Amino acid sequence: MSRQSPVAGRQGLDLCAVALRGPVLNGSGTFDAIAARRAFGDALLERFPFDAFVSKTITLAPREGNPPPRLWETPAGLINSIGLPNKGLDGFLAGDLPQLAELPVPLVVSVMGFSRDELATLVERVGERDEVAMIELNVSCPNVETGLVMGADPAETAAAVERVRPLTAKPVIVKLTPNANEPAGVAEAAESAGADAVSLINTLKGMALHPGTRRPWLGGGTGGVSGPAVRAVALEQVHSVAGRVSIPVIGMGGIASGAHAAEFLAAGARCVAVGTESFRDPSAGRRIGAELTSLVGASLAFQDH
Ligand code: RRO
Repeated sequence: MSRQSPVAGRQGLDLCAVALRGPVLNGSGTFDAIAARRAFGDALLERFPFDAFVSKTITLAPREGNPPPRLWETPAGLINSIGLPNKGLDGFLAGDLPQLAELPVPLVVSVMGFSRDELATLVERVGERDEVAMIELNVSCPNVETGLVMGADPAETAAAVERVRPLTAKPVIVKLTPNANEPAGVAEAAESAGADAVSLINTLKGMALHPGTRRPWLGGGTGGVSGPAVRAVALEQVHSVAGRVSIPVIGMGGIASGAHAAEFLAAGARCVAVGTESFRDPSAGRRIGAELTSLVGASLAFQDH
């Protein structure tokens, strides 16, 4: 693994040669920066909660997303079945990208294709844009009709990465699913195929029943579990993946404090991402970053990796 401290404090750090002021990202789809800018104005830019911003996943064609209800609260967590609503590639490039480019941190655009051809078009077109620092391949959404998760299979993941790798010089991050037999095997396949980093975990497949009818509560039938409920699972998977790849790992899953973030860094992550906690507190990323910085030097958790 590379020898840079994951918490570089005032000096910043880099992720795939992109300079970051700190190690805290958002999990894709968990912070709507455009809505937050409308609500908070330029104060959002002055006190932006993250050190890089990851967009909600986009697809080639626009999507409505899943029928409601889309959320269910579990003990210490959340089940979502959002179903990838988005404006599609053209709508994103014309409408959202110019606004996201105003954020004071590097921009990561998350993309998902229903085929390798679709993924290739997304990567090529997004990668052409100077505003975009990195591209995340979401091969792990649990909430699409096909039920097919590309990232559950090492060979499928490798084929997807091999297909897009020649199409962009931008760093490619592969977002891994915890719903795989062996996420570390998928991570290795992604690395061998040319991925620059991996991020994990996406949500764990789950479901909730309507308390009266005992039929599925969520409009999409099943959903993805996130939040503190999944943190121990995420920590183990980050540890296992980081032990098997030499590319950077972005760790996430139930991080709600600087101490949690420190655990993920100690487990081998270069960066961390905050997801569900941002729904409770939109400034959580900033708080967690500050807590992490105050822990630096006080803990053996911050070893170079
Ligand atoms: O939109 C969603 O339902 C969704 C996505 Br794309 C994802 O990657 N993970 C998730 O839990 N929900």
